[in-house]
Amino acid sequence: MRIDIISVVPNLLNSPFQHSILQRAIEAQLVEVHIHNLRDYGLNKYNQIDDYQFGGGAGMVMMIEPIDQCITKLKSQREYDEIIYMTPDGKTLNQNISNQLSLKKNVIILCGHYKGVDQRVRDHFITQEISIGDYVLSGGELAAAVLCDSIIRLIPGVLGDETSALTDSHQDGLLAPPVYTRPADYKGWKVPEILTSGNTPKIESWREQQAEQRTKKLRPDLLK
Ligand code: 6GU
Repeated sequence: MRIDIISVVPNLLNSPFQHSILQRAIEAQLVEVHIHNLRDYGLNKYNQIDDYQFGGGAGMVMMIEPIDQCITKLKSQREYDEIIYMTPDGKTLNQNISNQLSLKKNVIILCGHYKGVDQRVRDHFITQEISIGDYVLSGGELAAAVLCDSIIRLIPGVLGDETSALTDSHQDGLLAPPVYTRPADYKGWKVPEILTSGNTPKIESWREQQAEQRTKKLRPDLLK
């Protein structure tokens, strides 16, 4: 999979890909992440990328031309399956969206800033608009990093234990059950006995039951 991220603050996107699972996925060439500075496509001697909005009002709008230049250049090099715009008024990200996107070959992610992009960008280039929740961030970069993390960890081979993404919270519509590790008794706080019993079928049904209980208690909306 190849992900191209277009941003006006590209440095915000360095660290998330330089550590841990995402770093290893890139090193293992299971995913390529390319970050593009929209300023490189800016207009005139100021490399302008935003302007006042027609009709008046506070806040700048990202102009269509630099975005068109950048997307058109990328599209001339390969075919893209999706061109995603990160915006607080997009569809709220969920595990199903991440699962779908993890199957794609080439994806562009455009990070919104200021008052957002000229509507014509959304009308003519964008195939999906995604938000990561009902709150406002200063820009789409951190949201793009969240989206990429949720996608990349689903690519086969990225997680060491192939089954572990399948047992994540949300993957089967339920929250994950509680987990424990050594010591089995810490200051008198004990691990549930069943987990040290060695009885795998019983452990499995305990986990299922815990997942349901937890979901009922913490996220009853998921059960509807
Ligand atoms: Cl994708 N962008 C911004 N700026 N704020 C957000 C968001 C995205 N998702 C939630 N809040």
